[in-house]
Amino acid sequence: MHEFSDTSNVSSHSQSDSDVIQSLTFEAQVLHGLKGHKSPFKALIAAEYNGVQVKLVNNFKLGVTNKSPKFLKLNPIGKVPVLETPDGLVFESNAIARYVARSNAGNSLHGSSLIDYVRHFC
Ligand SMILES: N[C@@H](CCC(=O)N[C@@H](CS)C(=O)NCC(=O)O)C(=O)O
Repeated sequence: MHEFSDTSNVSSHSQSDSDVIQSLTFEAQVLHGLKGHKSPFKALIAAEYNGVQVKLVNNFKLGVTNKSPKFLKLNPIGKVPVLETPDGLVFESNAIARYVARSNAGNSLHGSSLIDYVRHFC
């Protein structure tokens, strides 16, 4: 996990552990973004349906937090959302939602066919 993560400063948006059957992730993915905005919300919805643990940082201030030197190490263009994952950083809300949707191999939220896979949910 990237050193920027401060998991004491996050709120949980996950289902119970028993819902996570074959999750590829073993710890919460940390989502940087503004609470209530549609962009991070897509990932949080995918997480709830998929039983993946995603934690949204608290006290995020648009135009302030995302312009800080710490944040710019996560995303040099200073945009949110950004997801910290065991695989690395993910940008773009649709890409993030897809990553979360595919994080649980035991769930077909991401679709079960090629045509499902290429269709966006946004
Ligand atoms: N296409 C991007 C849009 C990212 C974006 O423009 N985010 C806005 C908030 S919704 C942002 O970070 N604005 C801050 C800024 O531009 O300084 C996505 O879907 O993630």
